[in-house]
Amino acid sequence: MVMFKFLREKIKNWAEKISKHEEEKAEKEIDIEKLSKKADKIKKEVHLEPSLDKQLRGKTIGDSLRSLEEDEPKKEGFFERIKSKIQKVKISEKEFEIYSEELEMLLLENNVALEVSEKIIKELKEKVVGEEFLKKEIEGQIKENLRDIIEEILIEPFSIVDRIRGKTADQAKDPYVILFCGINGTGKTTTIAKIADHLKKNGISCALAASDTFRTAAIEQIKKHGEKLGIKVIAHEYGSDPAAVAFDAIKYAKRNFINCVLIDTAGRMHTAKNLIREIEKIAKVCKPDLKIFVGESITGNDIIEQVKSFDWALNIDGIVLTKADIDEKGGTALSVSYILKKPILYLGTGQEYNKIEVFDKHKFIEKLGL
Ligand SMILES: Nc1nc2c(ncn2[C@@H]2O[C@H](COP(=O)(O)OP(=O)(O)OP(=O)(O)O)[C@@H](O)[C@H]2O)c(=O)[nH]1
Ligand SMILES: [Mg+2]
Repeated sequence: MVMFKFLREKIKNWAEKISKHEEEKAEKEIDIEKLSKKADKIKKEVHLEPSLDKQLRGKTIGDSLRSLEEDEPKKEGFFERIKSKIQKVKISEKEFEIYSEELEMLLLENNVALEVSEKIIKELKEKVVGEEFLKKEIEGQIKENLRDIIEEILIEPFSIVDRIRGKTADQAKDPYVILFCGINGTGKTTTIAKIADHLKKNGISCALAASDTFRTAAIEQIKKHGEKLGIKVIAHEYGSDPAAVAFDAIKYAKRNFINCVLIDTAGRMHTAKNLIREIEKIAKVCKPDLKIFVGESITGNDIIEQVKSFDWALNIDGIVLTKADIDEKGGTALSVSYILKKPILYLGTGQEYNKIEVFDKHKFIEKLGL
């Protein structure tokens, strides 16, 4: 998958740059410390007591420094202190501001919404400013902190398979109903076919409701999927009531002990109030167990407004992000999950039925190289 193609490399370079900068800073500090120590030494030699003067004469500066160290055996030695300076660095608030400006740009360029990148940076600041890091480990520690922050931002997904099994373990129970929604062309119908196939492979029987009675060829499209997968599709005429189609599909599933009904709906703009009301009506009639928003991973920030409108009308339970296979940025996933506070359940990764992945937070973060 191409996801995070740019961000992964850029975050790596960014963390490396901090590490290099901090290393140079530490080295400069050592030079300054060495110089000031030498200056102290020279000052002392100028005002030496005659006996000490004798003791020190003929020794190199290195010998003198070592003897200074031996004079104070209980305190941390000079060389020890130099060593710890080399190994430990601290990032000041000012430096962090410079570093984080670059990180913020990287995140924004890669579709992470402003609100989310601000949160990431605020949390990272709390974790790194003023903390003492081992110089060798600074890059790793920054990445680790970023990983923890992103892990918290992403909502833990639940398993649809487990939920369906939970409800339909008792045969007398109604089928598990899933309603899919989203704007035009995001991949709703394809996702329904993929999920139905995935459920079937997990021993869960499905029926599909062709509730997109609006778009030309939408009914033929879903029927074709049904035929290919050996899954029943319930359809009415074009222009008929989508809620009635879904209701019929649920009745069919009940009669035939089918575990799950997947309702396809017409793509609608989130700004079209009448169409949003129509999908609200489908939900009222069918009382779905799960309402899934299907959006494109490549959408970027616009997805936030889309998902908020559908959530306001339906109270979305989860998200499927399609076309992750052609999304080189990846930030949409972070933004949508954090802002909606709902989990991403699946990633669509291609056009074929098997091109769907159960969303795994850890795998996702791994793709970021964190
Ligand atoms: N590359 C890629 N293409 C996808 C993916 N999911 C769907 N598509 C393609 O996106 C196009 C639209 O898919 P549909 O399933 O018809 O989308 P829809 O949301 O049902 O469209 P409407 O019903 O018209 O709103 C098709 O060409 C699909 O093959 C995906 O994960 N990756
Ligand atoms: Mg469709």
